Amino acid sequence: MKDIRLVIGDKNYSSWSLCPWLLLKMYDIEFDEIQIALYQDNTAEKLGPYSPSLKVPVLLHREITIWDSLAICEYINEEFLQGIAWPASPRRRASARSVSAEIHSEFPTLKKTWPMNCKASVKLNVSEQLYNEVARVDAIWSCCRHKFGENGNYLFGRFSIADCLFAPTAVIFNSYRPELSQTAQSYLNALLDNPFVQKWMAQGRDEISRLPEVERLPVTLAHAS
Ligand SMILES: N[C@@H](CCC(=O)N[C@@H](CS)C(=O)NCC(=O)O)C(=O)O
Repeated sequence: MKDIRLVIGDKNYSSWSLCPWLLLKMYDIEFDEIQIALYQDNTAEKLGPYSPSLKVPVLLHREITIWDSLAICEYINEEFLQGIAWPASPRRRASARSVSAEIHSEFPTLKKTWPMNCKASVKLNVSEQLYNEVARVDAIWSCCRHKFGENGNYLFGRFSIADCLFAPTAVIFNSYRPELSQTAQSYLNALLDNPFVQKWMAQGRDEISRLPEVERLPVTLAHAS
């Protein structure tokens, strides 16, 4: 058994599980993956021994348990990466933390209307509220790329925790395909081209479990696979 264990949900559906998984993969940190199928009759029973909130992701490191995606990324950064997973300059780090916290805590309509589903590929009409939230994501991505992106293809140039937090949004946009500005679309492509994001999506597509509340969306008619 490895020193670090990451408890995650279905790769097809569990958006927040992707964030710390991607950070660990990008920095080549070895860990064991414990996968628990979500929203099944026995999910709470299986999560109970690991997760105080009965949600995923959860990181287990020696006697320490961390049960929130952003908190896990912070822990990995402090414990294993000497802080390099945030931008080095205080100004950039403050912006990176702000946009990460924003996607983590805001966007209620986006999260409710477009659940992650790696298998979905469809273009749907959007409500005004959803349109506004997509526009805000576009504005964040475009602003960060213009102001801070000169040293690479990611939000703050080189890869950072901010990209981990937006990776689920990229997978979601890949499924529901909203109109984006050119700058935002280029950033979306960079995230989708990331080999570990690709790996996660491929593994998600291979999963056989079906969540009725996600699959009842019109997207089921247009599954890519
Ligand atoms: N704030 C938490 C949210 C975690 C969360 O909502 N996880 C979902 C899967 S992506 C979950 O475990 N859902 C199970 C449930 O709600 O019963 C985080 O970012 O880690």
